[in-house]
Amino acid sequence: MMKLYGSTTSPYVRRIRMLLANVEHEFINMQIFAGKDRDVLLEKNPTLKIPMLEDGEDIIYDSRVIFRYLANKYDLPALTWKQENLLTVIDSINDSLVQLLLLQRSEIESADDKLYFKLQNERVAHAFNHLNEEVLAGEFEHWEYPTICLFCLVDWTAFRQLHDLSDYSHLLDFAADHKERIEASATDPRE
Ligand SMILES: N[C@@H](CCC(=O)N[C@@H](CS)C(=O)NCC(=O)O)C(=O)O
Repeated sequence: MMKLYGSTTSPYVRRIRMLLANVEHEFINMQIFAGKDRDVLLEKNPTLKIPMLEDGEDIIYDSRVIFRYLANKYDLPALTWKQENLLTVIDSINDSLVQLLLLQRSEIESADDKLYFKLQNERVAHAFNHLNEEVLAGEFEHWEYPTICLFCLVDWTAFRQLHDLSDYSHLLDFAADHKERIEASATDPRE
């Protein structure tokens, strides 16, 4: 059986869990920063990041590549270039917020006048604004992979309180519309 390595809080892992909602697989919930779970990562995955998918002999790293692997295996529609770009925008926010969270956990204080923080905060605000407009334009109307990824990002940002989302009403409505889905509640990081 396929094994998905991850954690219950990672937005990158959650998107794959939601994609696999109707596919039999084993979910391995890890504590990746220390101990025996880190040893598993050290042994199997040089990026030391989650998600990671193991399917027989194949070990696939990175949610984007995992999606391509699963799309190929289960004959899911390929993403359009527009969807690839939307995913890049979603991932750019996700990456910046993961870095800001790791800095917080390292007790490095955020300083708006420091270049590193300025760049991340500007990207996050600008890219969220873009996604807010794209929701309004109907780009996330269908429940498909980029929609799942956007839902995971918005819900995780709210859960971790990483960015004030109150300016992005379409994103908030979008997240509220999907919150009750069975795959959303089954993977809620708050549980
Ligand atoms: N591009 C990767 C990003 C994955 C990622 O950043 N995962 C985080 C958890 S949310 C992680 O494993 N971080 C560990 C680290 O940065 O050391 C993907 O799409 O899978």
